[in-house]
Amino acid sequence: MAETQRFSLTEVLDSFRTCLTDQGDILLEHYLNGWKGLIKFMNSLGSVFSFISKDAVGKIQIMENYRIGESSQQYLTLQSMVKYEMENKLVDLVQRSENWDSGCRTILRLHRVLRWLQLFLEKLQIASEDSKTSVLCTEAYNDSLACHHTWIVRKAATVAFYALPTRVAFFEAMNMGTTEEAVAKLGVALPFLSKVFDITEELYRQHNLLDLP
Ligand code: 1PX
Repeated sequence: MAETQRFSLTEVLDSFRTCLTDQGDILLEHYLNGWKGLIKFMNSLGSVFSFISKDAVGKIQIMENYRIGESSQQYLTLQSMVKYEMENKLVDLVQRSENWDSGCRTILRLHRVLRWLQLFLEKLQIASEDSKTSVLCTEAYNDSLACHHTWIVRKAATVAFYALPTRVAFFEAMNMGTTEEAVAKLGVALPFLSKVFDITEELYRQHNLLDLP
């Protein structure tokens, strides 16, 4: 009984499939559910990650406030959000000012983390049994997110990564079945993560939003 109720990353990763509509829109509700699940999983790995969790939860909260606010209909999809915020000049494009917490810049921060997640899961999938998760995680971080972070954040993140368990224990924590099953499930989930990443990247590129302050 306890086994079936244990937190599993399978459903979390599935949110990045269900957030995609047939038209290629990204449903923010499911997208944010995916992040909430990832944060929950990260919290289960230890308090050393709480400074990351705090920042992530703050960003999710910003988005949830928009989703229940007076313009909630504009925040159903990523595409409608970008259109609405751009048309109504609700995005700080050059420097952080009164629109410092726009949906566009908040999602951009998460979008950059999605690239890290993609790289990390790809590495985890093909790594050998005795691989160090901390090394895989640090490599993925250096190849994606690190360039967007300040020196102090990079240092703190790299130190926290040392606390990650071995690949075997990590798969155990993910609770996606045996290592072989987990690898297979990652193979199914990763194309959806990539698709969500690519759609967001292209949308942001079209609107010149990839460097929002
Ligand atoms: C199967 C693996 C699953 C593990 C998933 C764990 C992902 C949890 C979600 C993390 C979300 C982090 C959001 C960080 C956003 C960010 O880049 N914020 C920075 C910039 O924000 P600002 O508003 O100032 O422009 C901010 O400076 C960040 C501060 C905290 C440190 C962020 C480090 C991010 C490392 C992401 C990798 C998480 C590693 C977890 C290991 C399992």
